[in-house]
Amino acid sequence: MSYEFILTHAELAPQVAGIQLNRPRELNALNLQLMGEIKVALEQFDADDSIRAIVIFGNERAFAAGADIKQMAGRNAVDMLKIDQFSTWDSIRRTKKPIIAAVSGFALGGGCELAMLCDMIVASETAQFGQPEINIGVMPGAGGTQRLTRAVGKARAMEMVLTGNFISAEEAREAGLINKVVPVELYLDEAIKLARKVAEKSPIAIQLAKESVLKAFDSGLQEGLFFERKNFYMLFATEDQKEGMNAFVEKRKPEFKNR
Ligand code: CO8
Repeated sequence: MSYEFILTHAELAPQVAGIQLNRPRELNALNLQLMGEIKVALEQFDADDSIRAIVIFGNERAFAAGADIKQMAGRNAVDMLKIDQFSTWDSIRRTKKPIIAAVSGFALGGGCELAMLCDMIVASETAQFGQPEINIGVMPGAGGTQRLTRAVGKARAMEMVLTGNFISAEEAREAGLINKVVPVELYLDEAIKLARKVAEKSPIAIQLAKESVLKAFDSGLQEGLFFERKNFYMLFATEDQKEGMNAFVEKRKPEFKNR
């Protein structure tokens, strides 16, 4: 499969695949084709047993500066409804393997939402996060009002969404939006390091654990707790659970088999 707006790396590191947004002149603005390409690449990586974690990144200047405003400008509500771009986002949300966003520069609008759709975010000191849609007469449409609010709380989310102000990487880390801030020359390496760490675990346990954490976003506490419990019990049907616990008891490193 060849792509126009992304570059894919089947082996960014052992067992770690990479997707690089590649529209640098437009600050990686997310047009429909680019989002479709991310969806297809993720589906391929998700189906590949040799891959255990995925890193999505842009370049030093921009992770992504939002949805492609030029592509959207002339559209009306009926066009937007018929294009149904969010089915692509829903499909990305269903990726079973963990996805880490490595963010440098702008992560704005749909770019911030794409980073938040990932499971963890590593940022460079130069990263800026924002939901500036209000400045162009709209509002976040790909989860910005929901995921951002759950991550940083009402006060800060309101401020970002209603003023369009950006926050720095350090502020984003303090607010709980992102995992780590590192110097710009290290942000991709750090994201890969985190992905490698996750890749060492049992893939089945990782899949169910990811699903369960995401469930906390999608449901009330009680429903989420039942979902978590079911997945927790299910892991006791795996060889990796036996291996993991036995290795602990025997004071050795586990060898997970994805079974
Ligand atoms: N869409 C299209 N083109 C863009 C975008 C964008 N979001 N952002 C930047 N570009 C283009 C610029 O037009 C410019 O192109 P050209 O040279 O042809 O004029 C090029 O990228 C470089 O940008 P600038 O010259 O503006 O660079 P600056 O360093 O001066 O400014 C900024 C950088 C501050 C990031 C500025 O470009 C900016 O404000 N961009 C728009 C940010 C924004 O409003 N994002 C939100 C968009 S709306 C949105 O995301 C809705 C999400 C819900 C749906 C999600 C579906 C994907």
